[in-house]
Amino acid sequence: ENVFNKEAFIEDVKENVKNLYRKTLDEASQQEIFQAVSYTVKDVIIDDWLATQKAFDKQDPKMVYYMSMEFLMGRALGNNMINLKMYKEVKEALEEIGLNLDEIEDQEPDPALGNGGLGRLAACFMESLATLGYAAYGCGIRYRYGMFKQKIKDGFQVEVPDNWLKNGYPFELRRPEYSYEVKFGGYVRAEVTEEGKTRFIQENYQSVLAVPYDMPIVGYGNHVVDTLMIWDAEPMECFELDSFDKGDYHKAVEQENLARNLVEVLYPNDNHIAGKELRLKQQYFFVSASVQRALARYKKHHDDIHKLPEKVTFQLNDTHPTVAVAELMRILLDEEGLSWDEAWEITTKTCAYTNHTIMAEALEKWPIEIFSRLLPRIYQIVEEINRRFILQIQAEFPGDNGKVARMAIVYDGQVKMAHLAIAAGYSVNGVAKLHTEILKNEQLHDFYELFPQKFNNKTNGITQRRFLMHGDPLLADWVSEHIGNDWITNLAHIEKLAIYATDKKAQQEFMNIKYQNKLRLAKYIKEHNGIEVDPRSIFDVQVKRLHEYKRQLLNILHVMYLYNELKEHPDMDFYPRTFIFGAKAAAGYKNAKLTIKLINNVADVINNDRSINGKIKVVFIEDYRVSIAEWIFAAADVSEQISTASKEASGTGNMKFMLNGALTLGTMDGANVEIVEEVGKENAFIFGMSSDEVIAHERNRDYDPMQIFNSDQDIRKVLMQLINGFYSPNDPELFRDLYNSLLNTQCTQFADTYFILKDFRSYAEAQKRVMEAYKDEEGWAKSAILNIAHAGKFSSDRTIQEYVDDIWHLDKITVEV
Ligand code: 26M
Repeated sequence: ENVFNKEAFIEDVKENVKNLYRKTLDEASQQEIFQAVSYTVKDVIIDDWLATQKAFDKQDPKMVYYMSMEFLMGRALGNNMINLKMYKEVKEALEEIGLNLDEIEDQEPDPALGNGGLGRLAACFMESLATLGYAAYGCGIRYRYGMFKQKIKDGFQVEVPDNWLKNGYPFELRRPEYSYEVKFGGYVRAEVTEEGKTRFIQENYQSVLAVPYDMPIVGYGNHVVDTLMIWDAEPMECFELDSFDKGDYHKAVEQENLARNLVEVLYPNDNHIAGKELRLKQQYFFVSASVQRALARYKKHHDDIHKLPEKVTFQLNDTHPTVAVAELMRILLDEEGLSWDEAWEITTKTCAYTNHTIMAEALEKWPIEIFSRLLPRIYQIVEEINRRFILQIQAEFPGDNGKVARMAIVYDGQVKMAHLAIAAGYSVNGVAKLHTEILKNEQLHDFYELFPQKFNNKTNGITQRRFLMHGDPLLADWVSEHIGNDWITNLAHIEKLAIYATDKKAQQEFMNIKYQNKLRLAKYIKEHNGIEVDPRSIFDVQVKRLHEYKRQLLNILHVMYLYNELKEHPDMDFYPRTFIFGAKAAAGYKNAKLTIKLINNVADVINNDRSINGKIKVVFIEDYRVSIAEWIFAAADVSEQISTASKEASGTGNMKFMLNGALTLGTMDGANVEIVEEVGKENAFIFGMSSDEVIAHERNRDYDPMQIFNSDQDIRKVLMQLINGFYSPNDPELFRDLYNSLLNTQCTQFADTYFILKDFRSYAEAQKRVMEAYKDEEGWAKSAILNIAHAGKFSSDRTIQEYVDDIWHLDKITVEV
C-alpha cells in the first residue's frame, strides 16, 4: 500500500507547473494549477494502470467491450482522487499552501461526450466495472465538440460549441501505435481464389485512420484501472490509392475532409433520430476500429478464433453501434477466412444488445441507399443475415407474412438496426422491470415470441462514489459516521441507516445537511441567475433533457396554476416553494425550445411579483450538466419524475435524487416503479395514469383533451394564459404552438400526445400532498432518510454484477502493487 505523502505531492505539483508552464506556483493561473494537479494525480494512476494491464496479460480474463456512441463522463479529477482514496489528503495539502480544491476542480471542463441518460449510464458502468475488478474497455468517439453549452438569452436557449479540448485534457493518452484503417464507400469485387473460394474485396474506397486516446477509469481503492478508448480520426498519411486512382488529387482532398468531419461533433439529439449520413459514418468508424483492436488483442494471446466468445463480449449500448455485428462477420469471413456458419456462430455468442427506449422516433432505420453506398460490403452481409433470418421466421411461423413484414431486418427500403441487434445478439435487455415487460409484451413482442430466452431485464443504476461521496460530502460523511464505510463499495449496506429514520437527532442532522446543500445551491443561483431563493423553501427540482414525454410542460403549467391560486386567494395555506428546472433541448426541437422560453417567462413574471411575498420562485439553471447536477441532487427536497407512464425506459436521475434524500414526485414509469417498491409508496408521491391505461388509450384512440379543457376552469385559465399574452405581452402568439400541442383544434386525435391535461389534476393533488408532508418536518426527515436507506438497489455496482452474472460471465481480476 502506498501511503499518501503530502510534501511529495506538493513538490510534484510544483514540478509540473514548472515543466508545463515555466512558472512557479504563485505565478500560475488556476487553470494551470488544475493541469499540474491533474498530472500529479495521473502519475499515481499510471502505475496502477500499468499493473492492471499486466494483470490482464497474466490472468487472461474474459473482457467486455462496452460499445457506446456516448460517454458522459463528467469531471475526472475529483472522482479519480476519491477512488485513489486521496481526496481529503490532497484537499488538506493544497489548503496548507493556500489553494482551494473546489476552485481547482472547477477549472476542469466537463467532458460531455454524451447527451443524457444513455451516455451517463455508460460512464457509471465503466466506474463500477473498474471498482468491481472486471476487465473492461469502453469504446467510443473522441468528439472534438461535445454536448453544446447552453446560454439563455432573453429566455431563449442559444447553443454554443463546447471546445472541451482547448486547454488540453490532462487525463487522456494518445496511442498512435494502436491505429487502424477504416474504409468507406467504393464497391465490392468478388474474386475466386486458387482454392476455389470466393473472396470479397472492397475497392475504390476512402479511408481514414482511427487513432485511439485512452482515458483511465479508476476503480475504488483496488488499484484496478480500466480504459475508456475513444477514437479520433486522422487522414491516412500516405494512403495507397488504387492504381487507376493514382494522382487523383480530388479524391485525396475528399479523404482528408472525411477525417476532418467525422469526429467533429456529437449529435445533440436525445431519444430522437436525425437520420444523417455522417452519423452512420461515425458509427461505423468507431465500431470498426474497436472491433479491429479487440480482435488484434485477442489474437495476440490466443490462436483459435472460434473461441473468441470465451474471452470477448461486445455490449451494444442501444442500436447505435449495431454495425458491430456485420463488421465482426466481415472480419471473420473476409480476413479470417471462416465459413458463414462458423462466423455466425461466433458473432451470435459475442454480441449483446441493450434497448433504452420505446419512443418510436428513436428507432434507428437507415435508408438502403445511404447504407449500401457508404458500407457496400457491410450491406451485403446484412442482406445475407436478413435472408437467412426471414427463412427462420417463415419456418417458425409458416404463412404469417405479417411477421416477416414486421420483423425483417431489411424492409421497406430500410435497414432496421434493432432487428439486426436482436437477430444477432445473444442477449436483449431492457433497463427497468416495467420497460422490459413493455418490450416483451408490446414493442418487441414478435421477437420475444421467436427468442424468449434472449430477453432479460437489467435495471439501471448509478455510482454512489460520484453521486454521494463527491457530490454530497457532508451527507456521505454523515452516513459513514452512522453505519461505517461499507456502503461505498456495497450500497446494500446503506439499509442500516433505516434505524435512524425515527431518531430525532439524526433527523435534525440530516435536515441541517440538506440545508447546507441548499445554501450552496442558493449561492450559485444568486451568482448565475441573480435570483434570491429562500433556502428554507421546498426545493422542487426537475433536471433532465427537455422532451415532451418527460413533461416539463406539465410542471410549469402547474406552477402557473399555483400562481393563479395564490393571486386569487392570497391568504391560502401555502408553504414557500422554489421550482428549479435544468434542461437542454435538441437544437431543432421546436416545442422543447419553446418550453424553455415559457419556463423563463413564467419565472420572470412570478419572481418579480412582490404581491406574493416570494412564496413561489422559479429558476432555470443554465447549461445543466454533470458537474452542476451533483450539487443540485444534493440540494433537492422533491424529485420530479413525471414522464407519461410507459415512455421513460428507466430514468437514472430519479436514483441520484433518492440517494441524496429527496422524495420522488412521480408517475409509475420506468425505474420509479422499483423506487416505490423499495421505499414504500408512503415515502413518495405517486400520481397519474398507469402505463397500461396509457397504452390502452393509445390503442383505442379515445382520449379527448378538449373535454378536460371545457370542463375544468382552472386548466382552461392556465391554457388561455398561453395565448392571451399573460406571460408574453409583447408577443401574445409566442406560445401558440404549445397551446396547439395540447388541444390541436383541427385534429383531436393527435392532441396532447403525452396526456398532460389528463394527468393534471392528479399531479396537482400530489403536489398538495407534498406541501402538507413538508410542513411536518420530522415526518419529512423520516421519509428522506428512508429514501437514502432504501437506495441500495440502485447502485450501478449491482447492475454491473447482474450483467456479469447473467450476460457477460467475466472473470474478476486482482491487481498487486
Ligand atoms: C440517435 C440518432 C442521432 C442522434 C442521437 C441519437 C440518440 C442519442 C441518444 C438517441 C437516443 C439517445 O439516448 C437515449 C437515452 O438517453 N435513453 C435513456 O437511457 C437511459 C439509460 O438507460 C434511461 O434511463 C432513460 O429512461 C432513457 O430515456
